[in-house]
Amino acid sequence: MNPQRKIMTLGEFTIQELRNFPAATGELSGLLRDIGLAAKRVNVEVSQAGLVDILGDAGRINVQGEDVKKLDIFSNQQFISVLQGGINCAGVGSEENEDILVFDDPLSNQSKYVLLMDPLDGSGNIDVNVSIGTIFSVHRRVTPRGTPCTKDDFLQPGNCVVAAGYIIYGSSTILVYATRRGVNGFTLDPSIGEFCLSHPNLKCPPDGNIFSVNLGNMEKYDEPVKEYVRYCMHRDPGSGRPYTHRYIGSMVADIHRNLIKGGIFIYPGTSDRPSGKLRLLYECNPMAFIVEVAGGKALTAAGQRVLDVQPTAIHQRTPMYIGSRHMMEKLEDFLTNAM
Ligand code: P6P
Repeated sequence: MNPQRKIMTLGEFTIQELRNFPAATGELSGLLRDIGLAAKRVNVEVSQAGLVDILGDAGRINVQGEDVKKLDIFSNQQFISVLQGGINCAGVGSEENEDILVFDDPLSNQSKYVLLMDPLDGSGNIDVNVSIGTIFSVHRRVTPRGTPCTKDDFLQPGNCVVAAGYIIYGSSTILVYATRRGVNGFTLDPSIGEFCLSHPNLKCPPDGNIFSVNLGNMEKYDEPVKEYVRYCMHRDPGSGRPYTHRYIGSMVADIHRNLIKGGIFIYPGTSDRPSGKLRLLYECNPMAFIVEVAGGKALTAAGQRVLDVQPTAIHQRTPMYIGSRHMMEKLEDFLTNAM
């Protein structure tokens, strides 16, 4: 890297955004800095997970009926602690908590934002050292400032998202966040303990040759989905490069790869789980917002944007198809022809 090039930290970047957007009050910048702080604390534990007794199961089941990993709990606690200690968030909806957490104190009640998060997605991969991630989205509250937030503040469609992002704890730790003005990525520099701008103005390549799906569920997919997967597996060489199958089992890692290289990730409904596995509010909406701002598409079915779904429950699930625009348009042909 050119030593003369000034490296911009996450804090400096959000302040630059503030200057470029005079109407901004600085609350979103503060909230993003809080998120960055919590992410750095989680990163310390994730990077040491193999060394300290934080691997493995916590011996309890979460609201999703899934084994809770110790790092899940730690990450959830870290984000809640930082956000509750800040003054930029009125409350949190988390995968790890049945109900919303209301930060009912005078300063937090004045905040105009609430946050939804999956504190540690892909946690089944923790014990095998595969990349995992935190996913978050920020909504402007619909209830009056000065009062405690309510569930209505969280049950907003993704097309109302103000900002969304993820942190991927992998070969390096990268925080990617989007506002309507663009998507930017920041890589953690451990030598200074700061997230530094490394992926300015991220754009999802309009095409790609990577498809990401759990082939183990193949027999449980609807016929149009099976036909699309077979198309990906046996693509006519004459129509361009053959596709490559990649499936990490950690959505943040799969979608981050596709955001950089181009590709498609699908988690369809199945015969036993018609709504699929992924949660709408704190997994699908944030990733859909980021990928759409970057130029990609995200659907729950042909013609149905993820971001347009009106939520009715905090933990509701949805099928999701997400990725490069041209690949998504090809997929939609398969899903539409079936209708
Ligand atoms: P399956 C992780 O548990 C997760 O929620 C996503 O990160 C990931 O893409 C998906 O589930 C993997 O699910 O059923 O393919 O193992």
